[in-house]
Amino acid sequence: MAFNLTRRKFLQTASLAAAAVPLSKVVSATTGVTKAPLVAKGTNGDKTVVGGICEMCFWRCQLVGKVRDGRLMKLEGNPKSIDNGTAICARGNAGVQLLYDVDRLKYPMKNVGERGAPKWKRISWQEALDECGSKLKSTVDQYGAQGICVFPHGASAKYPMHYFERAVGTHNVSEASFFQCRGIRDTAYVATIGKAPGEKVDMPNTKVLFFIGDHLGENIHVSHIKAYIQGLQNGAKLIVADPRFSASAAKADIWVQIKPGTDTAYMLAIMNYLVKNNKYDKAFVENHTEGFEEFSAAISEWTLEKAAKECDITAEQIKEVAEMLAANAPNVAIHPGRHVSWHGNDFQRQRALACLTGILGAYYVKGGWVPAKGPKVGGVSWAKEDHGHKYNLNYNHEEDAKVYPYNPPGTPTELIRDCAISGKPYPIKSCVVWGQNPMQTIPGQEKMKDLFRAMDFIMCVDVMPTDVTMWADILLPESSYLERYDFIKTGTQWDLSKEHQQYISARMPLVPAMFERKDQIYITNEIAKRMGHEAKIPVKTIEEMVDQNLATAELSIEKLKAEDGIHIQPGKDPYGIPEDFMVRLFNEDIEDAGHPGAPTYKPVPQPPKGFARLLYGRAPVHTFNRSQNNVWLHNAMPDNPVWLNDQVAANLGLIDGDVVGFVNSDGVESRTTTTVKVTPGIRKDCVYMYHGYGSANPLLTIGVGAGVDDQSLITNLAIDPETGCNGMRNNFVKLIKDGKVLDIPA
Ligand SMILES: Nc1nc2c(c(=O)[nH]1)N[C@H]1C(S)=C(S)[C@@H](COP(=O)(O)OP(=O)(O)OC[C@H]3O[C@@H](n4cnc5c(=O)[nH]c(N)nc54)[C@H](O)[C@@H]3O)O[C@H]1N2
Ligand SMILES: Nc1nc2c(c(=O)[nH]1)N[C@H]1C(S)=C(S)[C@@H](COP(=O)(O)OP(=O)(O)OC[C@H]3O[C@@H](n4cnc5c(=O)[nH]c(N)nc54)[C@H](O)[C@@H]3O)O[C@H]1N2
Ligand code: SF4
Ligand SMILES: [Mo]
Repeated sequence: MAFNLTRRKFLQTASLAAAAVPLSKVVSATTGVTKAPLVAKGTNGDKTVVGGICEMCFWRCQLVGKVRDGRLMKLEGNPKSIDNGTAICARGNAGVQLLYDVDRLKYPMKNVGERGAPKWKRISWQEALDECGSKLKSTVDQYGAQGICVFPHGASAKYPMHYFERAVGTHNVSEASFFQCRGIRDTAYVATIGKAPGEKVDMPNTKVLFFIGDHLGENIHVSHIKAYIQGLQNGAKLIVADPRFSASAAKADIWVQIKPGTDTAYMLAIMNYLVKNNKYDKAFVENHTEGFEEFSAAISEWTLEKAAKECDITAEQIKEVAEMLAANAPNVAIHPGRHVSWHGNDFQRQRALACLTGILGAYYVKGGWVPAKGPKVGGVSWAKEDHGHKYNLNYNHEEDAKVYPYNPPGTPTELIRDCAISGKPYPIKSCVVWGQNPMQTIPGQEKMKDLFRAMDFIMCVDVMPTDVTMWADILLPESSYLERYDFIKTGTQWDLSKEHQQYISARMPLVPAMFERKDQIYITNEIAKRMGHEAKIPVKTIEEMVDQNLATAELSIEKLKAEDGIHIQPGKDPYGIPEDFMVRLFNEDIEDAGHPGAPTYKPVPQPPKGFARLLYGRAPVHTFNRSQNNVWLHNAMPDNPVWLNDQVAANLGLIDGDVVGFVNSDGVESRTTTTVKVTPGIRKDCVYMYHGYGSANPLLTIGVGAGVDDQSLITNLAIDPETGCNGMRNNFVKLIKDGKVLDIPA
C-alpha cells in the first residue's frame, strides 16, 4: 500500500513542523511582549499564577489565573501569548465554574446498580485500581490485548492511550477527534499534498477566504477567530458555502446556500471552469502537480449548469466564485475545515479542496495555505513494541487496510463496535473510556449501548458525570486542566507576515487538585503495575514527564515559570514552496485501492417525503456536551432552538418559541423537547440545531434534559468508504408538537 505513513510520522506532519532554533539566539527584546512581571499583584490583591492552558475546548489557549486565598477567582489570557493573547472566549472564562462545579466527580466510584442506570458506591483508590487492573488483565489473559477497546480524547488521554496501544498492545483505539471530526481532512490532504493541513491558512494576509461549511464565529477558537477577523479587517473577501445563514455567512461577500452533501459537485464545477477557461495557475500545475490530465478529464462533465442543478444554486453564482478566486490567486485561502465527517462522501470533498488550492497555486504563498513552522519539543511516552500490528494508518484489524485504505490513526469506530457486538472476528470484552463521551459523540446510541452490554468490564475516567459515565463499572475522577500539569503547547504567531516567532508552553496547575482527584500519570501507572507492566513505566510523575519533554528544548518547568509560562524564540519564514512539493490531483494509489483517483462526487440520500435533513453545529458558548452543566454557560444558552425555515414554519403553523420534539426516519423519538427558531436563514429541506444538548445523566443538576440531543436522532450511519469515519448528516426528522407529528412540506 503506497499510503503507508506511520502514526509517528503522521503526527509529526500533522503537528507543527520541525524547526529547531538554537536557544542561544533567543532575544526576548524582539518578542514585543509585555515586560511587566506577571507574578505580581492582580486586581484586589489577587495573586497572578502563570502557566495555565485552557481545555474548555481542544484549542488550548494560554491562561493566567487570579488566585485569592488559594481560590481561583478569574481566568485571563496570558499577556505574553502570541497565540490567543489576552483574549479568551466565554467558555474559557467559565472554566472557573467547571473547577468548582459541585456535581464534579470527586472520588473513585463503583457501580453497584445496573449499567446505564447506575447506583454509585464510593470506594478507595486502592480498591478501584485493583479492580481496573485485575479486570483488564483478565481480559488480556483470556482474549488477548485486542480484547480491550479504548475511546480516548483530550490532552490527558494521550499517555493512557499510548499505554494501551504500545505496552498492552491493543489496536482497538478510536479517537473522536479523528473518526468523528477531522481524520478525513487529514488523510485526504496527506493523500494529496503529503501533509495534514491544520487550520492555519494565512487568513490575516489573504485576498479571498473561502469557507466550505466552516462556521467561524459559532465555531470559536480564539486565535483562529482573531486571524479571521484580521483578514476581514485587512480587506479580504469572504465566500461561505453553507445551507444555513451561519455567523460566517452573515459576514460573507458571497453566501452560497448550497444543498447539503453536494459540495464536491460544487468544487468540481469551479475547478472545471478554471481549467476550461485557462484560469488556473499553469506554472504551478506544471511544476508542482501530478496527474493533471487524468484529473481534468475526470472533472470535465461538471459544467456550471450541471453543478447548479445538483447543488440547488445558480450557475452565475458558481461562476462568480470561480472568477473571484481566479482574479485573486494565488493569495486565496481555501480553509481545509475541521469537523468534516458529514455525509459519508467526505474524503472526496476534502481531496477536492486540496486540489482547488493546488490549481490556484495557493500553497506556501502569502494569503494561501502555509504550514506553521513551530518549534520541536520531544515527547516522553510508552516505548513502542511490536505486537504484531503496525503503528501506521493501516494497523487495524488485519483486513482493515483493504476495507478503509485511508483510515486515520486508530481503528474506525464501527469496526470496533461491530467486532465487540458480534464477537467476530474475535471478542472484545473490556472498554476504557477516557475524556470522550461516546454516547453523545458517536452516532447510533443503541449500538453504543450494545457495545457496552457486550463488555465484561467498563472503566471511565472523566471530570464530570456524563451520559457515558452512566455505563461505567468503575468511574475515576481526574483532576481538571486547572489543577494539573500536562500538555506541551507549541506554535507560531498567526500573522505570518510579521516577525517570525515561535512559542513553547506547558500546562501547569493554577490551584492544587481538590478531593481525591488524580492525574493521568498516576492513574495509568497504577493500572500498569497491576497489569504486570511496571518495568515499562516511562515516567513516575506528571512533573517528571513535563520536565523531560521540556528538556528536549533546553527548558524546564522552573525556567518556563520564570518566563511567565511561555518561552518565545525566533521562528522561520513559512513562505516559499519546497522544490519537491507535489499536489496529487490524480492519485493512482487511491485508484489502486479501489476508490476514485480524481476527486469524485457521490450523491447522498435525500430526505424521504415529509422529512427534513437534520444538520448540527457548534453553540458558540458551549463545547459539545462537556460544558452543559456550567452555570454561566448554561445561563447564556440554556437550550438549542431548532432552526426552521420561515415558509415551512408558516405552512406548519409554527411560531418562534413553540415547543417541539422530533422523530427521525428510523422512528426514533427525541427524549426531550426544545423551542423553534423561525428564520429565512435555513433551507427548506433542512433543520439545524446546536450539538451537545439534552444530557441524560440526572447527576448533572443544571445540564440534564436541557435542549435536545442531536446524537439521539442520528441513527443512520454514513461510513466514508475511504476512511471508515462516521458521516452524521444523512438523518431525517419530522417535528412533533403537542403529541402530533408534523410532515415537513416538500
Ligand atoms: N452529533 C454530533 N456528534 C459529534 C459532533 C457533532 O457536532 N455532532 N462533533 C464531533 C467532533 S467535531 C468532535 S471533536 C467530537 C468530540 O467528542 P468528545 O471528545 O467525546 O466530546 P465531549 O462532549 O467534549 O466529551 C469529552 C468528555 O471528556 C470529559 N472531560 C473534560 N475534561 C476532561 C479531563 O480533563 N479529563 C478527562 N478524563 N475527561 C475530561 C467531558 O466531561 C466529556 O465527558 O464529537 C464528534 N461528534
Ligand atoms: N464554541 C465552540 N467552538 C468550537 C467547538 C465547540 O464545541 N464549541 N468545537 C471545535 C471543534 S472540535 C471543531 S471540529 C470545530 C467544528 O467547526 P466547523 O469545522 O466549522 O464545523 P462544521 O461541522 O464543518 O460546520 C457546521 C456548519 O456546517 C454547515 N453545514 C451542514 N451541512 C453542510 C453541507 O453539506 N455543506 C456545507 N457547505 N455546509 C454544511 C452547518 O449549517 C453549520 O453552519 O469547532 C470547534 N470550535
Ligand atoms: S477557544 Fe475558548 S474554550 Fe477553547 S481553549 Fe481557547 S479560551 Fe478555552
Ligand atoms: Mo472536532
